[in-house]
Amino acid sequence: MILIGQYDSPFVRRVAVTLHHYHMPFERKPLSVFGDKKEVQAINPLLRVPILILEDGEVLVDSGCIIDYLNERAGPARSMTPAHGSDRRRVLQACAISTGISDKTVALYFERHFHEEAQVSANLDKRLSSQIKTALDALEHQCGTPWFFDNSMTQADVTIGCMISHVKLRLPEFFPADKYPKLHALSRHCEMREEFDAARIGSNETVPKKL
Ligand SMILES: N[C@@H](CCC(=O)N[C@@H](CS)C(=O)NCC(=O)O)C(=O)O
Repeated sequence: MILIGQYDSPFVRRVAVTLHHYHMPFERKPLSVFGDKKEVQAINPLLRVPILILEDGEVLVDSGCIIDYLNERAGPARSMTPAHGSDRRRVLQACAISTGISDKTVALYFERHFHEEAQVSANLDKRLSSQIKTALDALEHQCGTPWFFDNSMTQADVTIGCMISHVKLRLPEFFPADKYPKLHALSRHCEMREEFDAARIGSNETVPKKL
């Protein structure tokens, strides 16, 4: 399998951590949605990463769809997303809030990064900031120990772990450790693991100043 995308994307990284967790070998092409626009768009018309190319050439896009496939391939005994019922729903809901925070973090970072300060929409900035903060507050309230759902590591931990590291990287002022002690502990617990360590952001995995 070939995973396309940079690890400064929390979506690409959660796919990589999942692949490593399941011990599924893959090659990675750290293509940039900015610097390698043509190459990425030729594979995904939406010009977005992650993209996973399977052994037979089939192309999968969207981290949720890719992880759904990897769970199926890992089988129910190893899957980090429970197969049925309330256990499944609570993991998927925590992932939905977490990927939502990542969507808003990417949007706010791009709004600030690609505009001069005077061009940044103050209303959009305020709305995105409030969405990120209130959703982080909700996750902090719900967070267990040592894992988000206490004793077992699930896809919620992978997704929240990658989301927190991305927020710390792009908008560190949104994640003061003293405001989110439970999420901070979860992040440290995740980042100490082998599958997270195997998917560290390279120093060349950045966003150019211009679109
Ligand atoms: N819902 C998608 C979101 C993926 C996403 O937003 N990827 C970003 C990188 S963090 C991207 O490729 N953005 C380029 C663009 O949309 O222009 C997923 O879960 O894979």
